[in-house]
Amino acid sequence: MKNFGSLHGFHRIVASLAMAAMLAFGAQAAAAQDAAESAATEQLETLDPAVAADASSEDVAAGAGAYTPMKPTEGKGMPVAGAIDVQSQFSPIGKQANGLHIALVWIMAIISIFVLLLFLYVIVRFNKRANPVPSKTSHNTLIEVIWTVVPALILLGIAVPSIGLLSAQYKTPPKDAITIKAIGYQWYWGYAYPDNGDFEVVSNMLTEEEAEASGEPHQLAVDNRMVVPAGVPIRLQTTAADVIHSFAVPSLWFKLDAVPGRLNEKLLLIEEPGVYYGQCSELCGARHGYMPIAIEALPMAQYNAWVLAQGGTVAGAADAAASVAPLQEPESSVPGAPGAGAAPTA
Ligand SMILES: [Cu+2]
Repeated sequence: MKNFGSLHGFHRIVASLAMAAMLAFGAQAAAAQDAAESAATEQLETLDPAVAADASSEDVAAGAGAYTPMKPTEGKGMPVAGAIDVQSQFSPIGKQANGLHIALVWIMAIISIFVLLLFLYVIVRFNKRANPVPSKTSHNTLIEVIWTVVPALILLGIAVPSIGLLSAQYKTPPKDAITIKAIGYQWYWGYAYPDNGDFEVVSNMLTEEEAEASGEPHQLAVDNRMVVPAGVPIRLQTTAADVIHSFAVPSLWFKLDAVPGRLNEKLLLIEEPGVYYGQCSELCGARHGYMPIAIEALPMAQYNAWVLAQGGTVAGAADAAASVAPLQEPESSVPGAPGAGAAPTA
């Protein structure tokens, strides 16, 4: 509790309230969405189809050399020692939710202080010594109306942004969102890229020595990260191969159960490139605590390069590949069949 009074904390809270007000009018969300969409179009346009289509094994090898895991930024997308609040948010929905959370903390604090002051006033003013002859008043219509209507209005004021947030969290990803699938296994994660040639990346936790060597937080660092594009909508699907896991990344306000035999999906939009850590959040067995999540968000061009390095295909280039470079077509495939020309899946 001692940190509550710090000036820094106060500034953050005020900034968050301002952010919440902006989000309430939708300006921030709309601007972020526009920026994301234009960025996505721009990136796809700048991608030379002829180059991407000719993603031969040589190019893939060159791309593989080009990718180096990003260094995480201290305190960004990861827990901070001694912190008392939720992690800083890097998605529009996270900022909206965090703004509401901070506004609610203030409302609770103000009401608690108000009630405490009323108690203290009654204790001092109406104790037996100060007020030996108590009033016999048992009803006061005006006060009764006030103490019914005011709390009802406060609750209504909370309900409006709260229900708005609830529905925003269930917003369906747009049609052109990139689909990425997180699959929970006992006890590691697999990331499949159905829109990029359907390859799968297997992600295991690094040992303490390995994490230290790569300058990452132990028990959050992994060998192969879930690489995603930044600034564009992602349709993140979760499922599991054995028992129920939960895919959760606090700094992105993302938590979705991964259930065997079921496909859950939710919109993920990461505003800026970076490394964001999370953990499995459903008790799934002996090594539940040792299946961390590390998301690396990259600008679209770098994401595409990473996809090619993994032997995947790039949207837009895939069509070009089918028409320009039939060499990649599997021999057994029917000419012109959907997906012809895609690289073999992992
Ligand atoms: Cu798990």
